Amino acid sequence: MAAPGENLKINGDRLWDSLMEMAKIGPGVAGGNNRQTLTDEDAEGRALFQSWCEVAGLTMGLDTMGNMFARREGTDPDALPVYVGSHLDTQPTGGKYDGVLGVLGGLELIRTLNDLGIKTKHPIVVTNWTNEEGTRFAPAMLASGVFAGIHDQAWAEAREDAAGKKFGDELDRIGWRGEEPVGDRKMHAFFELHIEQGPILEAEGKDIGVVTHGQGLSWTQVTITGKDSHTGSTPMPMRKNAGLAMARVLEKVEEIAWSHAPHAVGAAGHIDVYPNSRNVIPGKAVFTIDFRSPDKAVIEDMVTRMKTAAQAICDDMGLEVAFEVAGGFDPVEFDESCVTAVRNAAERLGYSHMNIVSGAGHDACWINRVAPTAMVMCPCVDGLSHNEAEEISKEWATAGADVLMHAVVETAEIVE
Ligand code: HGY
Ligand code: MN
Ligand code: MN
Repeated sequence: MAAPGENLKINGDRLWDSLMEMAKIGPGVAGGNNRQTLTDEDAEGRALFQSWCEVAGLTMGLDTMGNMFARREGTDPDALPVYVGSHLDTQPTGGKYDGVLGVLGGLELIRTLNDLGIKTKHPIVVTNWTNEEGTRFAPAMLASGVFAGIHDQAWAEAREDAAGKKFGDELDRIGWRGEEPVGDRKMHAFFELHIEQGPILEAEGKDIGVVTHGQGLSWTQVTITGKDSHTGSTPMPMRKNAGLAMARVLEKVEEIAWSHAPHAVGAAGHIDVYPNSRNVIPGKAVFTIDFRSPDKAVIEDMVTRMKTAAQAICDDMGLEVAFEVAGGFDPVEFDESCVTAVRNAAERLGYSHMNIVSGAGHDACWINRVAPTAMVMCPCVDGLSHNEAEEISKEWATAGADVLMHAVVETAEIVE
């Protein structure tokens, strides 16, 4: 396939302006974003994205999980499209670029092709996947998981948030459920541009991460049950302190993750104690342990050892413990030809680059199950993400979008 010329570049200022415009929707309290999935803010962000797609001459498809597909026609309408995209939903204390860069980077390459009148054989489709973050409705990458046949749609739609609201009801409430069955679309390839969300690229002084693999993830929700009682009048030997048991389990999680250094990680980001009152011993603790590693056997070892330790701690303290799988996926190896297209693009454009394993999960990890898939990464400042202070440079965003465009256009085959 003919490769695009090295002078084919996106408009970095226009991309940056769009990122800043989208960041105004669902602002956080410290300069980032709180545009959680299926909230009114998510709906507003979707509407803005749709309006931009209409201006770019794209036709919008919408499936019954709210996944958005903005299509640019190719010269061969029967050719399978090349898909490109990511997610517009954010963490409650999220940054302006996690996911958004991948959706708007996809839109920017369309805008550039339109400006230059470049045609491709394969159509190109820019995608916004619903609920990548999994923070309001677990698990993460929920709608791309339904699309890839990983999750049953009825199960997904029944997922509840902390207030007991169901995914499917909230999707209807914001009016973003389409008619299209989920997963019928066939892809020639899928590319996702994403910030690294870790420190490696910046530390190594590289503009581009050529993502060869994604590490695997395991989410286990742990429920420890003790007994609510008075923090003042309950003698120490009589206490059934679920909060204390949780603390001991979390110490073990830290120890287990370190035992597989340097590549394994472990922590609990979601922690609830009940009744969470200053003068009541917690009778219940519910928390989600997030273990990750590039090696599936390591993840399995960490989960097994955590459960054994938690059971021993609770037996010793006279408490009950229960475990529930809250999410997870195996380590991912991306498609070699798509990864090569990314690497060749970085070379052609003269951007410094290195192979990298994605530390975070992405929709691409599921789509890789149903289509040849690869990712492009750009650095982020201090490797910080899932924090309102998440920051990238316009140069990094531009380089990432340039590489994305070249990989997509080469795969979609330019028509001279
Ligand atoms: O959890 C993850 O890795 C992704 O940010 N949802
Ligand atoms: Mn993301
Ligand atoms: Mn994220």
